[in-house]
Amino acid sequence: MFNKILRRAPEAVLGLEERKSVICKEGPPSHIAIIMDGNGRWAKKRSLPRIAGHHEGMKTVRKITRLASHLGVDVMTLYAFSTENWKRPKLEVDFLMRLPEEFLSTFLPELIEENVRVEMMGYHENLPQHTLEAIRKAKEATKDNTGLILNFALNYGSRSEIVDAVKVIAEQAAAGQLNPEDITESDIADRLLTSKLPEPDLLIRTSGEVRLSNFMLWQLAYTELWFTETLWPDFDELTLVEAIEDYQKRNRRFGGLKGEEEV
Ligand code: V07
Repeated sequence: MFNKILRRAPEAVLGLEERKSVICKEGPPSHIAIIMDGNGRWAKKRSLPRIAGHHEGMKTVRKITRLASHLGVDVMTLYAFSTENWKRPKLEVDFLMRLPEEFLSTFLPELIEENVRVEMMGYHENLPQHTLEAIRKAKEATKDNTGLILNFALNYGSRSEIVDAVKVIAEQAAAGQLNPEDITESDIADRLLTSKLPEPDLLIRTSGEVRLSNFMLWQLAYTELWFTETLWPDFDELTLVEAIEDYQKRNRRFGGLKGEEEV
């Protein structure tokens, strides 16, 4: 009887540090993607301006990056700004566009120390020069790092990404370099912004919304989806550990069947 309880919920009797070691032993997801939602709502609950929520959310990025790095995650992709976000009030957009610089000027030394490599995925057009310059410097300063790849989706939209890949393929077909009959999934995957990354194993969306919102539509085909009511600024180490434990539980059940399950 006690045995059964222990087998069912080993995490219930372990402390956070022990749960982290169990995750490491079992093998953490290689690629975690996160839709960091609920920053505005977090601020509203406290009668603060939305930008205060974005700023608090930035601190969560730091905490979660450090944990992902320690757990041995290979890639973490964070949805920081979508192509739709330009519709927000100009002052809010201006503030958001300052966050990459603020984040990097505060945390770049720590990222270097942690062997983290900074990457960006998204359209450069429309992004202010100061934002791009801060990111370019961080990419340069971390380009030889071999630990976690911290991939910021910034001015990113998945349908545009797919349209662009299709355009390249169509041009190559028109030029006679590619036979339409022979186009494969890899031809498309190789022309997406994620061509050098593994597909996400786990997608997390915070704040109770249960949608993909034009995020990595192609790449998420076989990804485990995990949703929480927790708002992004309240997301902490324990929440990430819970998400990964759930992922590992599902994987134990369906291990090896990815891409061949009976839908
Ligand atoms: C942003 C904080 C996190 C919650 C979501 C919205 C607000 C970190 C970055 C960032 C981006 C690129 C980079 C380094 C850091 C960021 C935006 C918004 C636009 F190279 N947080 N964060 N960028 N938020």
